[in-house]
Amino acid sequence: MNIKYYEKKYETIDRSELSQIQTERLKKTLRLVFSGGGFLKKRLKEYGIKNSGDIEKIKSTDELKNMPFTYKSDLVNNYPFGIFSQPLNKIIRIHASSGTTGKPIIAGYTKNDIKIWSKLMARVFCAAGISKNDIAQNAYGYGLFTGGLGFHYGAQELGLMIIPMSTGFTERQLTMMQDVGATVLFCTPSYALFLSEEINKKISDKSNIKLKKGIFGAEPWSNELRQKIESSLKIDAYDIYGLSEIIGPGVAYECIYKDGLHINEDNFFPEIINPETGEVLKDGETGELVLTNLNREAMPLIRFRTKDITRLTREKCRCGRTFVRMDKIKGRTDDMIILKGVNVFPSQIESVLLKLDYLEPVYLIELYTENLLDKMNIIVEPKEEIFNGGEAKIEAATKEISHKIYELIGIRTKITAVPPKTIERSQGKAKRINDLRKKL
Ligand code: DLL
Repeated sequence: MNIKYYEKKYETIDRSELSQIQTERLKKTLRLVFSGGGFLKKRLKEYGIKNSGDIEKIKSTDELKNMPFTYKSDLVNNYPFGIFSQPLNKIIRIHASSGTTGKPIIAGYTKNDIKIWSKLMARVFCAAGISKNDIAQNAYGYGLFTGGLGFHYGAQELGLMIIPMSTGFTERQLTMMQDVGATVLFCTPSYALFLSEEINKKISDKSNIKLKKGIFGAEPWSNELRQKIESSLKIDAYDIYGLSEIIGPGVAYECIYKDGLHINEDNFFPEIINPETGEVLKDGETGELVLTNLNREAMPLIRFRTKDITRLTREKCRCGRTFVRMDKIKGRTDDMIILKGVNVFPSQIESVLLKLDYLEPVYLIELYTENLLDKMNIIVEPKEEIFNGGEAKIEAATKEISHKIYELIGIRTKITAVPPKTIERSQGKAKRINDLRKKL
């Protein structure tokens, strides 16, 4: 296997050397937070780091586990710039995200932050075997979202040709993809799926489709969805993880072995915690990912609560990278569905549905209240031959789905079959849950 790295020195670093670098960088980060005087300085002072002398006493990143968390609400409450650790004349770009709560947060970057971020993205591309010879169609949204420009600058850093399509304009995407011969696709997994449907529907002669690989992220997606995308687009699909608060895409990425996502640990310190108690969990245990910036100037965050659920492994990867790996994200704590005391994530339901060949790989979960109880209705789209094949076929299908979901969560749920192409296709992050429950 031909394994490529962008910054081999870091990506394959000896773990004891890595821990030294992490400790030094943590101290550097805390000094920045202190000299910047933003909101986090106040928080750390309350915790007991009073001055630079206290920072110098820090012996290792172990000490992080006693430090206070930073929450998304801290960013919201200090909107727009109260969380920055640098004066505004050092900030050369901002991004923004409204996330699931609808309240905006702003992420700031210095010149150096953008340089570092671009290199982290170049690592992502190399790990997936993408090179200068590739032509990338970037269908992540350009603008305030970190996806478009994050991928763009990474591609520029590595030196490959990038087509800055942004999201949407599907007809144009397909024309450009063929005219230019794009070999790589960047977008959300749900948009990749939609593009594949359109290609298969509208393009009979596929000789000008040259796609080989795709890097997909920004939303949870199951391995079953990966298989669907890979087989319908005939490509090799990789996962990438990131979030605006911490930097954007490029926090973690898959290598060719696709056995978990390597976290860029020289830049981000990961912990897994019990989301209810805040207690730090051991490697292998599933919980909420907490991230600390180790190498960021404009807006370093200490112990940011991502709300994303995963687990870590430090077992050696066959690619030679020594960075810790995290499992594909299972879901967000705020997307977890609790039915009769059972916890379930949309991604688990997705895994069940996408194994059924007679369904289109799209779905929507509706939550509603009946007789004061929370209930779930899973809306599915049977393929044409099933949907138009008569009542009996539809009934047999919904019965089987209901049974499979019962096997997963031990609860009977309503399954609604809708005509082909009814469920809205997403161009960005897909909406998987429609919450119709009456709020008390
Ligand atoms: O989604 C950054 C990004 C852009 C990542 C392009 C990958 C590709 P936000 O809009 O701030 O940033 O959303 C961050 O999206 O906390 C996760 O809940 C979710 N997320 C991001 N990547 C993945 C992934 C970008 N690979 C939030 N798997 C995060 C599952 C993901 N969830």
